[in-house]
Amino acid sequence: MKPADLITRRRALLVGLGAAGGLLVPAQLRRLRLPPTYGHILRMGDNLTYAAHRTLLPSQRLAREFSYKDISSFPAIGMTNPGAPDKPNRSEEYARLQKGGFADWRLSVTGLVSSPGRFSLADLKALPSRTQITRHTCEEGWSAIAEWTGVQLGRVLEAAGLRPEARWVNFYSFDGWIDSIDLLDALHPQTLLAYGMNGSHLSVPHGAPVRLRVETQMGYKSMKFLERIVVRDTFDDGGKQGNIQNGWAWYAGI
Ligand SMILES: Nc1nc2c(c(=O)[nH]1)N[C@H]1C(S)=C(S)[C@@H](COP(=O)(O)O)O[C@H]1N2
Ligand SMILES: [Mo]
Repeated sequence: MKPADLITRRRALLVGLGAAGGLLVPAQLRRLRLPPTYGHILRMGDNLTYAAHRTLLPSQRLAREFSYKDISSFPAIGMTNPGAPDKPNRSEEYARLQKGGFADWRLSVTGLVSSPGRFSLADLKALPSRTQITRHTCEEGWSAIAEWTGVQLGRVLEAAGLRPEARWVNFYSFDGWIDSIDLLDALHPQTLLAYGMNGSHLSVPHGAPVRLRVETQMGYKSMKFLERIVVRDTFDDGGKQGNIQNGWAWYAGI
């Protein structure tokens, strides 16, 4: 290892610890388990990447952070408004919440937590916040840099009382996306429930009121328009509606 790598890793560790601010890292994270299988031979590559990342990389390696001058224009891609009248599976609920400025929006956190609950935007903002300037990489071949502000997902899971059996965190959005990450990514210090972008509130095209930021993976893992979170001890692909069965690789580490 070159001295530069050592410095970067040491710095990353310090920054990571500082950012994590005493988050609990459950014992099961110290053991590598087999990644989920997808029942599809073409998906074996994902398993290999997952196993390689989880074995070879320090578990809480930080994604690179940038400075203000690096912030770039940032297109809104995929679903840009789940409540829009022209959308085939329009969410009436999302349209109603948007009309009320998301004052009635609640993020439910259920499953393997000791105090399942519903977090309002104000509840999330009352928890310590983190701001980071990171690069988003889309599978379509573009990337863009933005500043994100939100609460670390780990803090929310901690507030909900993450149980020791927890292994996976499933996310559900108002446009019907279902996806999941493992606990290592869920408790990563840069994994945020983001409510702010480039110094203002998160706009509807970018996923209002709250989107996920998973900086260790490709952009599509950063789910917009979050509706609920379920913590599980088994891997759940979300069935026909889930992102895996809709063609997205589950693990897209970068
Ligand atoms: N709920 C939801 N989340 C989503 C998407 C989507 O269509 N719906 N698109 C994904 C993809 S492919 C990308 S590149 C980013 C786009 O985020 P942006 O619109 O802020 O650029 O959101 C990701 N998260
Ligand atoms: Mo994307």
